[in-house]
Amino acid sequence: MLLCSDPCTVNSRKVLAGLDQMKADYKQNYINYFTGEHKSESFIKINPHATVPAATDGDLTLTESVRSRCVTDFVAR
Ligand SMILES: N[C@@H](CCC(=O)N[C@@H](CS)C(=O)NCC(=O)O)C(=O)O
Repeated sequence: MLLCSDPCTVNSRKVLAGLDQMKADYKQNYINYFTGEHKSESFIKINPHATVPAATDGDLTLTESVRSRCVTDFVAR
């Protein structure tokens, strides 16, 4: 998995902390939030929402740092 993030942002930190906890194997692609790299043409191709973090794994792209459907996730367990 490739994680595109800038550790200065809270949503990136959430993911980085979670991956660290899980001792996940991933590569880091630093996206400079303060220079607006998350709005660059190359990054928009990865995440059209122009937000960090975003992660790619093969054809899969993930652009949410937290679960947006916590209740349904809980019920589905
Ligand atoms: N729903 C996304 C939101 C991510 C998000 O908003 N990230 C902020 C940084 S913490 C961002 O990239 N904002 C874009 C901007 O400020 O232009 C998530 O939970 O990961």
